Amino acid sequence: MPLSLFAQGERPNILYIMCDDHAMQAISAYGSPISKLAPTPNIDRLAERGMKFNEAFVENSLSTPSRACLMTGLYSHQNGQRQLAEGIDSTKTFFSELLQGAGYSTAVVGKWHMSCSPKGFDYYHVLDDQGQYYNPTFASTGQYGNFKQEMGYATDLITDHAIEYLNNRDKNKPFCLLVHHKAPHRLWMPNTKYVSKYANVNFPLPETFWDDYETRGSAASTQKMSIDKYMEMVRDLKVPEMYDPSTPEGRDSYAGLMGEMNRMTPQQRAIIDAYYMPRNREFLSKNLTGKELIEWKYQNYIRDYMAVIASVDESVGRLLEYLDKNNLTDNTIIVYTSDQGFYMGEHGWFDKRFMYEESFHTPLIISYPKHIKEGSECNQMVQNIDFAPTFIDLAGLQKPKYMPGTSLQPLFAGAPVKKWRKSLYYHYYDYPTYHLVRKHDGVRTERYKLIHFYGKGGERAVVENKYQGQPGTRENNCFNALKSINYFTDDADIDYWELYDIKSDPNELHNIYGKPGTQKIEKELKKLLANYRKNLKVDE
Ligand code: SGN
Ligand code: CA
Repeated sequence: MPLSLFAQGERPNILYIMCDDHAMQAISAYGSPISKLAPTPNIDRLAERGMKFNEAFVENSLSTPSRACLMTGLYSHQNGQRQLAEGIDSTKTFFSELLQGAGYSTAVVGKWHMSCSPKGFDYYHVLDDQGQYYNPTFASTGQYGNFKQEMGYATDLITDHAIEYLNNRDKNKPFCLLVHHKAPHRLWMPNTKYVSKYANVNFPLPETFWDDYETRGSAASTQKMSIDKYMEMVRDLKVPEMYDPSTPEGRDSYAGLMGEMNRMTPQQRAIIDAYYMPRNREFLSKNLTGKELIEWKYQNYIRDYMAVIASVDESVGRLLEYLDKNNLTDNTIIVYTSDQGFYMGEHGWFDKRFMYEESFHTPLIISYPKHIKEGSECNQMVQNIDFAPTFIDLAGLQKPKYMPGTSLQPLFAGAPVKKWRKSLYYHYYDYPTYHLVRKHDGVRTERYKLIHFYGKGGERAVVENKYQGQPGTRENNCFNALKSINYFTDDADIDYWELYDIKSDPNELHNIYGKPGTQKIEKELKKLLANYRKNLKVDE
């Protein structure tokens, strides 16, 4: 038996579609109550053609760390990109370089979000940093840094450029195309044609919406990602009528909204205003408070988020159609995923970062007619460290020994693979910055999850010192912006554990760490975590 199905010179095309912050709860193939009211027929079609991974995870639930992990096949502490604004160690080899060297035509289109220019690509057409929804700026091959505005909606433009590349590529080579959407990142700004799509839909509240964080340690309460307190009325919910120019927070929120609105053409703006203005008038006339106000925020957050997803789903449909029409479907592996999961009101939150299920998980659907049975599912644990090894395997190359992940190929047959990992390591470092989620690492097995939250009080001062000498850098700008809106609270030393039995408590409401009867599993999981840390040389 050859080691890999792919080692026989099969070398299929690779189409990798990655969204930004696309929660599993927002894909109807995964069957959540929200997605039933806002289905994603094209992404579902991909799942019908291929395999749906129910247990796919990231190693650090944040954009740039996930992208650095994708490109290098390395954990954050190995590739340098631990925090959002920290730069990747660009001396590391990117899998795109290996594929290019092996005769693939390589391309990336959309959100790049790395501190270095795209490496190992024959073609790129990428957004500036986080990118914008309306009439965004892109830099093209060989001109990274030279961003030029294009007219249209980001998701549509990214799809157009992906198709342009497919048309113009060197057809003598297999291709590897990465389509990285900006959508559905905050501030969830829908395209004109979908802005009112869910105006009259009332989405069910998640079971944990009113979580009071009892039994959890302090991090679950000190975060700044609750819909109630931190989802901004002006920027996030698009109610500029509530602009408060008297505070830095108010000014920042208004500037954030206008940053996107002022990019629109008068025609685009008229359609967007025609939806939000009457909605806002009605909302303001009701003077909602308390729970009613929080629920209004939730409904309108989900309406916008799902309207943004409508464009993503349409993009997937266009790409599938292109492959079908050009007889490429049979020899192309299509991967659909996100840079991480997202909270859609679970625990009362938006954003991600925590090792809790909704943000640790990421959607993953793979179709490959030659080797993956239609409508199959995988319940074994996979992680984004596995993408680079999979693509390298597809190209018929040997995985470099230093890469910790594993090619997903053995799972494609659909039967449970005996010699597969039984646990995962996770590490989040991005504190103190946006959303103030405390640092933590941990392990997850098929049944349990152990998390260690840690960090010294005064880390704010450490970060301040670190960036003091670097005026003008992204890190410095980001930190100053947060400081100016009084974002930081005094932080305390923390060092505590949480333990969940995910099988009996999938919502992770009951931290059982230290409870009677858990000593044995605690000991086992602590040993597992210590082994990961030792073997991977984790240094904090
Ligand atoms: C921005 C967002 C945050 C978000 C980070 C990281 N604020 O800073 O809400 O957590 O990106 O997101 S915003 O006001 O600029 O939208 S990530 O997807 O890039 O990791
Ligand atoms: Ca993201």
